[in-house]
Amino acid sequence: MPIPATVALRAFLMLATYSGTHRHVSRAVKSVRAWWSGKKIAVIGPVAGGKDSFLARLRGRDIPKAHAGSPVGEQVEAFKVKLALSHGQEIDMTCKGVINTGGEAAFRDDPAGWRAVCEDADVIFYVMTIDDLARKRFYRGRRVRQDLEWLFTVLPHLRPDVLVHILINKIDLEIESHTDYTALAVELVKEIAALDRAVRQILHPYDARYTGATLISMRNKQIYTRAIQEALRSIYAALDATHARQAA
Ligand SMILES: Nc1nc2c(ncn2[C@@H]2O[C@H](COP(=O)(O)OP(=O)(O)OP(=O)(O)O)[C@@H](O)[C@H]2O)c(=O)[nH]1
Ligand SMILES: [Mg+2]
Repeated sequence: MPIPATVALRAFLMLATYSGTHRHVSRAVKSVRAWWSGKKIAVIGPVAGGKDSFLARLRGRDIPKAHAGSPVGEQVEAFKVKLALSHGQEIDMTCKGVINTGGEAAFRDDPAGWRAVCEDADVIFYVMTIDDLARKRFYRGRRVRQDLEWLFTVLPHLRPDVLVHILINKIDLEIESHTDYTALAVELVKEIAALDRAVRQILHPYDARYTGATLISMRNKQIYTRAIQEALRSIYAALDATHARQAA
């Protein structure tokens, strides 16, 4: 039986705080809003990770209950995203030209597949799962690593300022199957640190494009809402750091 939403949210906030994915960014909310307003996003990641679910959440819809594998090159109709940040401020983002594609490795390698999804994108969201993290699929020869290696090869052909953010989805399942959240958090800190190291190493010399990994649940709306706010802020913070580096 799923645990109550409020318990799940509390557990999540604790996990996110421990694991450092819940970063505090003291940026002026106004400029965060301005930056996000005209951005193109791309959503990629392995099969059944939650790409459709993420696009559904962004559009304010329910997530698909059962997994129906997506084909290659499904055009998503333009949609507006409204996201409440703290202080009652909202992000108004219009997503145009988003293409949805399934997670099969063959779709990744198809020029009309992930490559087309990522074309002209300002931000690429790589959606993996907590299971991918726990099973260390970012190790050599495994799926997440292969995806990141693919990303490394296409990055030179994408927008020169594109940012990459990882969403670690289905954290609700991990919360449900644990009672000792402190122990879980300690484990997650280690795993996310290892993931971060692997991503930076694989993407080098483009590693500054990586804006971090955020724990999320597309299924649990409260967790989704908190997590996506943090993810957007982390992305914005990384952008700011890049500008500061370029100016220096
Ligand atoms: N428990 C849990 N299930 C989720 C979550 N997000 C998505 N799912 C489920 O995972 C399954 C796959 O989700 P999709 O969003 O269709 O996955 P996808 O990445 O689009 O899959 P492909 O298009 O085949 O690559 C669905 O049954 C969803 O209900 C989550 O946060 N928690
Ligand atoms: Mg899909």
